[in-house]
Amino acid sequence: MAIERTLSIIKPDAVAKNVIGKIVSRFEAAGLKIVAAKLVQLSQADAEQFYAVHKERPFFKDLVSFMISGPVFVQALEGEDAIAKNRDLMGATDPKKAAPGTIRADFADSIDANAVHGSDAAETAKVEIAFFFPELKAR
Ligand code: IDP
Repeated sequence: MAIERTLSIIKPDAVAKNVIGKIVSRFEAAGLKIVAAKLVQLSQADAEQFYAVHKERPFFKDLVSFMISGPVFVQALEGEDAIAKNRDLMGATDPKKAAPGTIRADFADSIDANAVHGSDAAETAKVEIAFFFPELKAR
């Protein structure tokens, strides 16, 4: 297994619920290290750019509105198999389908307000980390 980096976003619903620490402790318990982190308020342009791959999807407008509805906590996580490990910890996109004990099963309310984002592949992880942390040296 390779040491990888992935981008995690704790979305506005989870930040508003005051569960940043509870979610971060799951990453730490799974052996993922935080190599960069910040609390940010995204602009509409930021959210549109970040989710540009979804711009033709019917939920795009709602997704952008939701992502700018409050601050988000963004982290670059590093560890063995970090991308898949983070996706496992997150659970399925729809919290109703997320396995028990996953972040979305425990903290998400709906498919749109679903608590967390995680990069889905090595290429997207690279682009997403550079989007938020351009100063972070690539590894
Ligand atoms: P992921 O976040 O599990 O990788 P994606 O399919 O990449 O899921 O979708 C990105 C985000 O768009 C989801 O996390 C969710 O917030 C939102 N989303 C996806 N599908 C729907 C939908 O059918 N209705 C509303 N929002 C959706």
